[in-house]
Amino acid sequence: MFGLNRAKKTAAVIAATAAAAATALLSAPTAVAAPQPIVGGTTTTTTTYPFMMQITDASQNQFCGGTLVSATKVVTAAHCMVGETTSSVRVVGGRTYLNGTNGTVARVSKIWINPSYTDATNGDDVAVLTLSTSMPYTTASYVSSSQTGVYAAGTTARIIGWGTTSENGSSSNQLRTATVPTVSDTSCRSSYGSDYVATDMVCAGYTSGGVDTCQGDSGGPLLIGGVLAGITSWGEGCAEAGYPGVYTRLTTFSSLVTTQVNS
Ligand code: 4AZ
Repeated sequence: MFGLNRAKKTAAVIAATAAAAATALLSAPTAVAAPQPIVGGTTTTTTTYPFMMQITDASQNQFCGGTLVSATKVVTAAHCMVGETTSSVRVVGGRTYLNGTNGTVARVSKIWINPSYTDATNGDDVAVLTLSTSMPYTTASYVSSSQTGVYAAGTTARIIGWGTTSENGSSSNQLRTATVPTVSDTSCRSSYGSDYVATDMVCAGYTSGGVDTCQGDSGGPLLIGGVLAGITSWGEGCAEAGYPGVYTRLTTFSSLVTTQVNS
């Protein structure tokens, strides 16, 4: 129950986190919000979000999201790429539905995983894919390292993905989106204890839960003011009261990403 969720690693019980989680639960107004149907969002399309990429296996089965930041560069989560090779993954653009066959499929010529990455709960959860062929879609811009003010608590952020619509539920065939407020470092630390690394992460979600990213949304964008500011990374379950989603704080990694985008 107290497993931290990130793609391909389920129910990893970490004692320190469980303790922090129990503490947060005790102080929450209601114990646990019922998991809602991205959880609590609405359907959308890749026409609306043309930079929204599916990261798939070689059979085009989606397992993570990514954001197109140039014609041949996709920002995603490091934890999505662990164990993957340039042969094992594809990037699919312009495909709103998981069961679609439309859009553009690109092979990957390089996978850059932040060399400091070890585990999502330690931070550094960023990767950049180089595509073998260009994507004919509008790209997203991403935050520069100086734009640290974008994460001010309560700022509206947009999450997008094909992930499960409830904790332990099924993925959404159609792309979904929702908005969630950013959460202060102090509050997120109260939820997650030392697993929350404020320099590398930012939390977003409602105190009462109900709206969140979930399994399969990892690697996808957290947009603030329409600009890529975070990467879906991890969280305690999905949409639970007192446990906001945790996103990679992209300002911290912006220069590293730019080096890759320009390489
Ligand atoms: C996942 O497993 C995952 N509620 C992504 C986001 C969150 C939890 C799990 C945040 O990909």
